[in-house]
Amino acid sequence: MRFIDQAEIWVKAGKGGDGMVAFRREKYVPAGGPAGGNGGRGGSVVFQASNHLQTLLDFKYNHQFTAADGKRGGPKNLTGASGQDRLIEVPCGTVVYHADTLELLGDLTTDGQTLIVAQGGKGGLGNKHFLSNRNRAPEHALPGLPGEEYRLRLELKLLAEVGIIGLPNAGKSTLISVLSAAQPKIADYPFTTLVPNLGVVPRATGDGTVFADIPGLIAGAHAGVGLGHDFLRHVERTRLLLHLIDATASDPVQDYQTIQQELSAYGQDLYQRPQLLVLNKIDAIEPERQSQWQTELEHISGGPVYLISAVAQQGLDTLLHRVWDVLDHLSDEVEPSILSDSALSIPREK
Ligand SMILES: Nc1nc2c(ncn2[C@@H]2O[C@H](COP(=O)(O)OP(=O)(O)OP(=O)(O)O)[C@@H](O)[C@H]2O)c(=O)[nH]1
Ligand SMILES: [Mg+2]
Repeated sequence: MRFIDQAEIWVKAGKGGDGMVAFRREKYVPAGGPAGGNGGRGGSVVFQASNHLQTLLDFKYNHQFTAADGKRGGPKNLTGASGQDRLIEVPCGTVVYHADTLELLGDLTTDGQTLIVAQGGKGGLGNKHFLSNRNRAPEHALPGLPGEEYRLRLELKLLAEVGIIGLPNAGKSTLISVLSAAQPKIADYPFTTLVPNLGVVPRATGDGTVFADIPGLIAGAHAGVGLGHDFLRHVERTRLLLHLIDATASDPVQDYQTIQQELSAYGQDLYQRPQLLVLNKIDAIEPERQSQWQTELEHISGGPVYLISAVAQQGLDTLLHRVWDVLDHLSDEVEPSILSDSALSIPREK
């Protein structure tokens, strides 16, 4: 399934029902007063966050949503029925903007949370509201107000806990393909991955953790070069980064620094996000080279470097063990952005 993380939709709330002009016509009551009821409120369009949805894919096929109009007021002071709200489920993590102004409307983060995205119109007042000493028999009522109508832009930042980042061709897709059931495209040219691939990596405890294979970053990504900018956005909500480095590259240390600079330039505390450094493709280099790069990378990063081969499935158990360990020590209740400041001891293991 192709992962879609942006969508544009059109929503229109219901119009309020019109107020009614009516008079009491009762036996034995001459010249009964005004008795036209108010119109009912128009239905609103409401988003509700749901854990059951993972993508915005539904909105690719269905992008117009309307709520019902309110009913007209009735005689005998009867208020018209309200229009029914239109409830639309969106995945947790959906951020909603007005498409035209890019004004932020809201952020749906927790299961069940709701957000009114288009307010239904108020019902019009019936003629009984216009009764006064000067006008004992008002002949007018107000029409219902139109419902709000907007084009909305939805964005879903991936809620993956672990983001696999690195230069193009580092082997990120290969790694997620051996750790999870995901089957992303893998090829020996850069920018094979154009949208993030999600994979659930099983744990011994029976549950799993969502990893995201993020498209390759290159120098300047933070300023929009390559595919990077869009995809750094996805990384923002991950709790742990696996920074993958290609051991067969001419200068893995330089590669490491390129990515670190991008993270730092992007801001949002990505640079301080807990990160494990992983040297991939060790099957393709001599053991002496492996230890040389390991030493140099450990020196410059100040933390351990995990040696793996995604293709030969070497070193993966040790790496995963460490991943679970770090995740288990990060509090669930703390947002990653807040966490990264206070948990500086975790990012770079001493
Ligand atoms: N020898 C060796 N080759 C590997 C290993 N892991 C990946 N590769 C190869 O490296 C190339 C790139 O792998 P991908 O998994 O597509 O790399 P990527 O980081 O996802 O690349 P982009 O999506 O372009 O950013 C492919 O030819 C893989 O077969 C490994 O552990 N050892
Ligand atoms: Mg890839």
